[in-house]
Parts: sequence; C-alpha cells; structure tokens
Amino acid sequence: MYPFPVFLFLTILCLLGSTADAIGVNWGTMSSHPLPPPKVVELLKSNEVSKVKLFDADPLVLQALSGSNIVVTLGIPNSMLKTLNSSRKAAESWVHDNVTRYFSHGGAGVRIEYVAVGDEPFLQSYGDQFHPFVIGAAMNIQATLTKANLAGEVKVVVPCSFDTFVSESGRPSKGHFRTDLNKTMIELLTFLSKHHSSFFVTISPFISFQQNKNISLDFSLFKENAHHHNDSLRTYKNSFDLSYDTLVSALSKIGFPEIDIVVARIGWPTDGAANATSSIAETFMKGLIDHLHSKTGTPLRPQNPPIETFIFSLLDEDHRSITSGNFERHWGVFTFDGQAKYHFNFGQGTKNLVNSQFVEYLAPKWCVVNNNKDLSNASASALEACSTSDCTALSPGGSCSNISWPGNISYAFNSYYQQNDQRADSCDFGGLGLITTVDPSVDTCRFFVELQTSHSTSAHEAYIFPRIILLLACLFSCLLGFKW
Ligand SMILES: *[C@@H]1O[C@H](CO)[C@@H](O)[C@H](O)[C@H]1NC(C)=O
Ligand SMILES: *[C@@H]1O[C@H](CO)[C@@H](O)[C@H](O)[C@H]1NC(C)=O
Ligand SMILES: *[C@@H]1O[C@H](CO)[C@@H](O)[C@H](O)[C@H]1NC(C)=O
Ligand SMILES: *[C@@H]1O[C@H](CO)[C@@H](O)[C@H](O)[C@H]1NC(C)=O
Ligand SMILES: *[C@@H]1O[C@H](CO)[C@@H](O)[C@H](O)[C@H]1NC(C)=O
Ligand SMILES: *[C@@H]1O[C@H](CO)[C@@H](O)[C@H](O)[C@H]1NC(C)=O
Ligand SMILES: *[C@@H]1O[C@H](CO)[C@@H](O)[C@H](O)[C@H]1NC(C)=O
Ligand SMILES: *[C@@H]1O[C@H](CO)[C@@H](O)[C@H](O)[C@H]1NC(C)=O
Ligand SMILES: CC(=O)N[C@H]1CO[C@H](CO)[C@@H](O)[C@@H]1O
Repeated sequence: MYPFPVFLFLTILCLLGSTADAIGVNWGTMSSHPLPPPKVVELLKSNEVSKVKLFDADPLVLQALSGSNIVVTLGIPNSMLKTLNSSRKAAESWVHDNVTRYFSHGGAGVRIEYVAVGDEPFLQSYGDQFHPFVIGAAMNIQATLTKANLAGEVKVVVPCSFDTFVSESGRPSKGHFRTDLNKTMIELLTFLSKHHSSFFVTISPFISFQQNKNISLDFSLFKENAHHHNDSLRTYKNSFDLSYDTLVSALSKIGFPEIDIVVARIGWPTDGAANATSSIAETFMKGLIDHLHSKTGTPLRPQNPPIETFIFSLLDEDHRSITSGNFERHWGVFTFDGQAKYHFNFGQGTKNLVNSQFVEYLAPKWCVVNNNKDLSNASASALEACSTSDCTALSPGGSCSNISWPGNISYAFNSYYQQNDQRADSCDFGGLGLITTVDPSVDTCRFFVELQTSHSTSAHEAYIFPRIILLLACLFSCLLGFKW
C-alpha cells in the first residue's frame, strides 16, 4: 500500500497527464456586449475545455478563472510591447499585477502556463510597428519571472502569425521565414530554446484556401477524396499538414528542427465570406480533431503532432478588426451569446457542444425600416449605422447577403440599435426607423438581440459571481493557512 500522500501525488500526476495533449480554446473579449466572464467559465467547464488562451489579463476574467483548474495562457497586447522592451520596471509591474497576484498550481488561484508576448506582432500588415520590441519585451518578462521564481512553471512565448513563414512554390520542403524576419526569428528561437519554451504559431487553412488557388476546399477540410499534393517523395493529404511542414522546414533552415510547436490559433469562420458557413466549419473541426487524435503527425514530423492546439475561437466578437476580411468577427465555435453553431466536441468524450445557460438578453425588440416612409435616403443612414456597428453578415457570401432591399437596411438599423443597448433614439434615423416586437429574422439571416451588460441594465450577475468566487478563494486559502 502506498502511503496516502504518495497516492494523492500519483492521482494528481495522472490528472495532469491526461490533459497534456488536450485541445484548448482562444477566449477573446473584443465584443461590444461580452458574455459575462463567469458565464464563459461555466461554458468552458460544461464543454470540458481544460486550457484557455487569453489576449490580455483582464482582472474580471482572471477572477472568474480562479479555482477553476483551467490552464491559462495570458496575453500581452501589442500596444504594451514598446514600454515592456524599454523598461524592466514596467515588466516587473506587469508580472506582479497580472501573474504573481493570481498564480497557483491549482487550488484557489489561476493555473498560468504561458505568457504570450504580443498578439501576432509579426503580422505583415503591421510592418515595423511592433516587430523591433518583441524580443526585448520577451526578455524583460522572462527575467522578471525568473526573479519571481516562476520561470520553472510559466513559459514565455510569442504567438506568430500564419504569414511569418512562406513557400513560394507551395512545396513544404522549400519553406522559410519571411526574409524581413530572418534576424528576429533566429533571436526568437534562440530565446525560446534556451528557456525550454515552445514555438506558438497560427495555422490558417481557411486563409490558405482563400489566397491560394492550388488549395481545394476538400484538401482544407481533411476529406479522404481530396487531391493530394506531392513534394518529392512526400505526399500531403490535407492543407494543415502542408502548412505545418512548411513551418518545420523554416525552423530547420535556421537551425531549430526539433523545437516543440504549439498551434496557438486554428479554426474556420462561419459568416462574412464565401465558404464561411457553419456546415463547412463543422466538417473542418471534426477533421482537425480526428487528425490530432490520430497522433499521426505530418510527413516531416511523423508521430509527433503539435504538443498543444488552441481552437480559434470560443465566441464571435463584433469588435474585431475587419481589415483582413468580414469573416474576422465570426470565428466562434459558439455565437456571441454562447450558443453552439454546429455539432462537434473538444475531444473529451462523444457528446456534443453544450450551450451557455440562462443568458440574459435585452428585451425582445428590434429596429426595422418604416416601409411607409420615403426611403430614397435610407441607404445613407444604413451606411452610417454600419460604420459603428456590425453589418458583416450582409457582405457577399454572408448569412444575410441574400435579403433584398430594404431588408438589408433594416438589418443595419437593428445592428446599430442593439449596439446602443436599444436606446429609443438609436432607432430614429431621421424618422425612418421603427421599433418592433416581431422578430424580422429570415431564413439564415438572424436579426440579433444583444446581451445585457453592466452598462446596459441590471447586469448584477457579472459582479456577484466573481465576488462569490473571490470569497470562496479567501475562505479556502484561510483554511489552508496561506497568506495573501
Ligand atoms: C529596446 O530596449 C532597449 C533597452 O532599453 C533599448 O536599448 C532599445 O533601443 C529598445 N529597442 C527599440 C527598438 O527601441
Ligand atoms: C495588467 O494587465 C492589464 C490587462 O492586460 C493591463 O491593462 C495592465 O496595465 C497590466 N498591469 C500592469 C501593471 O502593466
Ligand atoms: C500551384 O501549382 C502549380 C502546379 O502544380 C505550381 O507550379 C505552383 O508553384 C503552385 N503555386 C503555389 C503558390 O502553390
Ligand atoms: C534572409 O535569408 C535568406 C535566405 O537564407 C536570404 O536570401 C536573405 O537575403 C536574408 N534576408 C535578410 C534581410 O537578411
Ligand atoms: C503524387 O504521387 C503519387 C504516388 O507517389 C501519385 O500516385 C500521384 O498521382 C501524385 N499526385 C500528383 C498530384 O502529382
Ligand atoms: C435626401 O437627402 C437630400 C440631401 O441631403 C435632401 O435634400 C432630401 O430632402 C432628402 N430626401 C428625403 C426624402 O428626406
Ligand atoms: C443565396 O442565394 C443563392 C441563390 O439562390 C444560394 O445558392 C445561396 O446558398 C444563398 N446564400 C445564403 C447565405 O442563403
Ligand atoms: C442594400 O441592398 C441594396 C440593393 O441591393 C444596395 O444597393 C445597398 O448598398 C444595400 N445596403 C446595405 C447597407 O447593405
Ligand atoms: C468548393 C466550394 O464550395 N467553393 C465555393 C466557395 O464559395 C464560392 C462562392 O460562393 C462558390 O462559388 C464555390 O463553389
């Protein structure tokens, strides 16, 4: 018989082991009316998601995650990189306020596994805006974690975008890093390998499909019958493997063929572009999860799949930038209000996705165009409404692209009205707007009703929950005799 503590230790080891290759999810909060963090944590738990990647370190989010046992990647926004590069003190404050204060191995705090320095700071469209500060910022954060005795548990990473590596011929063996990043990538990889950290990267079969005529939809969706791509003697059966091995070649070329890869972001959007639909996304996700679970790896890394994978994304976000496409606001596996878009599971069992329960919406009211008015100027009002609200569903290929005029004007009016918490004056439009309690949704085109938030009406729930958790956390640590 093992003595009890040894037994406990072994049990914990087993529990940790079982989550080692689990599939995580990105939780972004660029929403006008975000689902309250405690609700999101509930959603993660009911779907057995054991790892989450954040884009910042929002205190309400971290409070909600406290005691949940969900493993967390914190994010540092690009806008902070310049300061964190030039000031060790700023790095110390960031780590103190956002890591040390919450860190724990379980129990009442937050299980922080990685700090992600920047959010795809090398994206080509950013130019040199963030690129020069990344390595310096990462080093300052690393030095601070070391000083705080956390470096053994919390690893520093830099999420790299899908466009950091390329292969002009489309052949994975010819993959290399973008030439403007040569020096930076060598510095980054040297840094990561010195600290036994991993290479975080976005793989985007959706964008490969959009941008490259050689990549078919079937090849992107892991379909058996897809036309294969050959590279010398290697055969590629899907777009994921092709991109992954292009990256592996790029890493090998600068001398890091063995570094661990984490797929920090992968998904398929469901609106705002052609072929961005829920049914295609479902096929993609099922194909991806099956592929990861098979552990076959890729031709260049057989039996050696990514050590971790984070689905992008948990929820739709109506404030995400649409500079790279209208689909950007529709990456969620769940809609903005936590409802599953399709059938799929994160790989822990056979059941389907579980929706968010008891979501609090604004009143069932919509704003539409008043058909009895002269609508000759309505289009201008609609354009203005869309400039500050989300009309991406109206774009070509989108779920509302088929509704005819003036239905599309109504859609724009409603988006603006919901965005403004259904304030009566936000459905005016020079007398062209009309508030209705009849749902104007048609076919695939959903006229949404926004969520209640603290700035709309009584969103008491958002505040009470973290307090209860904090209270429980305090109780727990008192019982265990910890000092804060
Ligand atoms: C980054 O910080 C270092 C140390 O303060 C400084 O020497 C360097 O110029 C900074 N880099 C940039 C690009 O500003
Ligand atoms: C902690 O993180 C938050 C959110 O990312 C940020 O606003 C804040 O500035 C950070 N704290 C410090 C001291 O930098
Ligand atoms: C597309 O396929 C053609 C023919 O196989 C090949 O010559 C070309 O390099 C490919 N282009 C890309 C960008 O993959
Ligand atoms: C980057 O590396 C490539 C190939 O190794 C080389 O051709 C190119 O000149 C390098 N670019 C820079 C800016 O160093
Ligand atoms: C790829 O190679 C296999 C056999 O190695 C061959 O059957 C297939 O036709 C090739 N595909 C292409 C697109 O060249
Ligand atoms: C439409 O806009 C024009 C220019 O602002 C204005 O002169 C006209 O009276 C408007 N028509 C209606 C029906 O509101
Ligand atoms: C729009 O209409 C076309 C033609 O009727 C149809 O093929 C397509 O599926 C429709 N798209 C949506 C999003 O409903
Ligand atoms: C609505 O549809 C009309 C006619 O197809 C088009 O001219 C107009 O730009 C559309 N407006 C919006 C806001 O999509
Ligand atoms: C393979 C496939 O279904 N592609 C479709 C992507 O979207 C365009 C535009 O709607 C269609 O023409 C393609 O057939």
